[in-house]
Amino acid sequence: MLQEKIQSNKAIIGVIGLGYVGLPLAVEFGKAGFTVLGIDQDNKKLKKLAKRVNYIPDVKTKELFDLLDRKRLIPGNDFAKLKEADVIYICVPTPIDKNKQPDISYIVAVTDQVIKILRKEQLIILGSTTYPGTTEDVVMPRLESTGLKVGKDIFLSFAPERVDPGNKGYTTRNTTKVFGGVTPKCAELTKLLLAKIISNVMQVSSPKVAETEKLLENIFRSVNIALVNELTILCREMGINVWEVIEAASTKPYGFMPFYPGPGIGGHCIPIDPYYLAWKAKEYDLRTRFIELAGEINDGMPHYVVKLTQDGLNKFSKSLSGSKILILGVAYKKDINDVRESPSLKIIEILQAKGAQVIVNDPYIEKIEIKGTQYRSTKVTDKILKTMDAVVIATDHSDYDYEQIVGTSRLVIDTRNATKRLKNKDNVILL
Ligand code: SAJ
Repeated sequence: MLQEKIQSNKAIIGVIGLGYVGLPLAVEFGKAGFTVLGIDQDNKKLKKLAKRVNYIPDVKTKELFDLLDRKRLIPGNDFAKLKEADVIYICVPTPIDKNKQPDISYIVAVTDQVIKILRKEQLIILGSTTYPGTTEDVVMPRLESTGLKVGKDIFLSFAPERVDPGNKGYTTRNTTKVFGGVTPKCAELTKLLLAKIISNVMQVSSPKVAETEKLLENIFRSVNIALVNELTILCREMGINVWEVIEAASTKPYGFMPFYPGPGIGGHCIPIDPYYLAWKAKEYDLRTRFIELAGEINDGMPHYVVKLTQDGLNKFSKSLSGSKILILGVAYKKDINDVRESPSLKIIEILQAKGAQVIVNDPYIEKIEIKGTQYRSTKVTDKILKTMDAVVIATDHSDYDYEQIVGTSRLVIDTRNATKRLKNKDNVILL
């Protein structure tokens, strides 16, 4: 029954969470001919979809609007509608709290809603990045509290997201998706479904393997970014250009992958996901020291950028306090509009606390608020640049005119090697 519905694209797909992961997935299922019920509690998102505003740059606007117009994708906030859904794909956030402890409250809350409408022949897929064991130890008991049995009446698997916001080459469709089913039947149904929208799917032996591989993907990045961040601090003391070192190491055609220093790490994944494994490890009296050390080094980078700014101002016998500082780039990485966990926010907060007069610019972000202070994106003009005591390139958006910035500013702190092609840059301090 469920198998036939999936096979014939007649299955109704519920997607819970219409963010960076859920909306692109909903669009792919809609494009494949499924009817998709998109559920999100954030009325701002629902209003935007109703007013035909596409808030996820990686989603093709025409495709999204066409699906909405044809009611192939039906957004809403009523979980009761999911009774009709044959598949329910959970894509809710899994943040950490201020003590870096995992917070799976969204997963639990949504699961508790799902069990109200749960019925036989439904496939539940958890897509949110989480610690190993969440699917089978947290979600599964709740589902089976209804008396329905996983593997017999209902089906459950874990299939993590792989989204690189802003990456034009790799999309939901052409990026291999890994999944693990609780039982062979769960896996079989999940594979059948995912193969409808993703060209390459990889089945692993259990949800735990899939939960752990996803964390490894992001821990790999966090640890390697921390490695080069630590190296950049040492190279400065040795008078060596770390960017040149990395470029040279990158000529190794095997066994090396370049990562680059930066002002810290942002996004909804890399600064967060590793702590899910660090937390789980403690259950076994183990410490994941690489993860914690990487976090420490990466979290220290915004402070290091402020130190470099202070050193630069000292050359003009100026202190941070009272200095006018322009922060270029608030998004957590270039050419996107996402500020979540952005290191720029931390840099601004520190500068603000030290009494600097901070203004910001980001072509993708109109305004932000930090500790009660609103910052609107200020247009970058020669006049503005000339009045600044320092300009910090925090995000290397492609839109910036780096020639103008370096040619007009008194002091530039370049945390992204964005000025690499410029000749005269005696006024640039490179991270
Ligand atoms: N960063 C560095 N140096 C680097 C690479 C990145 O400082 O060499 C910084 C970035 O500026 C950014 C943060 O780290 O602030 C995260 O960068 P990211 O490139 O990992 O970007 P995300 O978090 O948007 O996307 C990542 C995916 N990125 C890539 O694989 C390139 C991937 O790790 C996950 O698929 C995705 O998060 C996710 O959804 O988990």
